[in-house]
Amino acid sequence: MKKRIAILGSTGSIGVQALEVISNNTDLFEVDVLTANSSTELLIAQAKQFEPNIVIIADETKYNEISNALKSLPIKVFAGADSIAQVVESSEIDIVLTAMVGYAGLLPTINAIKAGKKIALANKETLVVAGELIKDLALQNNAQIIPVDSEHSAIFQCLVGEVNNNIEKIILTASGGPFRGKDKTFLAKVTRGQALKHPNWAMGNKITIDSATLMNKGLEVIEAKWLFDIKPEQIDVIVHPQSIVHSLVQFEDGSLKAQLGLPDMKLPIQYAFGFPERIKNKFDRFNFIDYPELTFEQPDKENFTCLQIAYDALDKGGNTACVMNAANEVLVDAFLNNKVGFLQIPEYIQETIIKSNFIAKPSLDDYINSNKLAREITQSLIKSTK
Ligand code: MN3
Repeated sequence: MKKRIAILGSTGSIGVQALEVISNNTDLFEVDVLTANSSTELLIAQAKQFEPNIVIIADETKYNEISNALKSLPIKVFAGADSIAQVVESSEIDIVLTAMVGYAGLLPTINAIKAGKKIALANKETLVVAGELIKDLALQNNAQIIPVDSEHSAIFQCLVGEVNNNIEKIILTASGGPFRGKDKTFLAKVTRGQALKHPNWAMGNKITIDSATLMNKGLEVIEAKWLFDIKPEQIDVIVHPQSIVHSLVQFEDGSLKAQLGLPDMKLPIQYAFGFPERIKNKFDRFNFIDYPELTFEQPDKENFTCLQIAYDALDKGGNTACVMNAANEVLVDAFLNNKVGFLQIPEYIQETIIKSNFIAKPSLDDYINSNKLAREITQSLIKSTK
């Protein structure tokens, strides 16, 4: 029996690589649903190639374009965020890959969990926004969440077979991004173009800017807390510029397990789809001789304050990480549109957190409201920028 996969965010970097994994393993997987935010051309091409049951475009103004292009094929076409949130409940689907960007992942992920689907989680923001709620829902509905984020996939792989063994700590590796070693004088002047040049990973724009600010690692600390049910003080971050050691787990006996490989997202995607089995492939292999040095250093929390902001948000709890995430999404977008400088990203995130109402035990509605209000606060801070 082939596993039927819904890919939410099929035209993004993870979505495209997921389809590559599926086309390499047509005996194991098939595509049931493809969704995209607004990239019509690529979505149409993917739909023609993979012939899923359902295609959904979030941007409703693009419905006719997609529908006309696919009218000769037996594919149902829908539009709008609500359709995406509903489609994951379909009984045809075995695995839902959540690869959309940002907060948009929240409601579809919740519905997929409630429908008891296996989740291949590539949308870390969902756990940042509402980690506690997601964790509880997954437990209640017996839904398995398998991380696709390379660091969390590494940790997940290290934990296989260690069911009764306690974790002492988790060590997340970070590349350090394109501005590793730079100070605030330099960072104040960096451009969009410089920030989009990641040294190791080819990724979407949002996550690439998050990597440059180290907010990506902050989001990943929060993601790790909810995925592996550990305390914030058990999560360390170490900068490893070569991105070969994808992360590590230290057990109570002091033993460390790590997962290593070349930086290639197809591996964690394939692992999540195939779990618990590993699937033979022809991806490039790591060779120690090509990497005579694997180096490690402390993250620079003085100049890259986003990482500390995320730890603080996790300590404060409640809706703080939700507010932080909303502010960050707005600010990354503003930075990409040259409306704010690089250092205003952490500055305005802090201000948004200070100006937002704290809710200690948020409901889903509280998260939805906190997200909305935080975006408004951040937008007004951006508008006041001279
Ligand atoms: Mn990652």
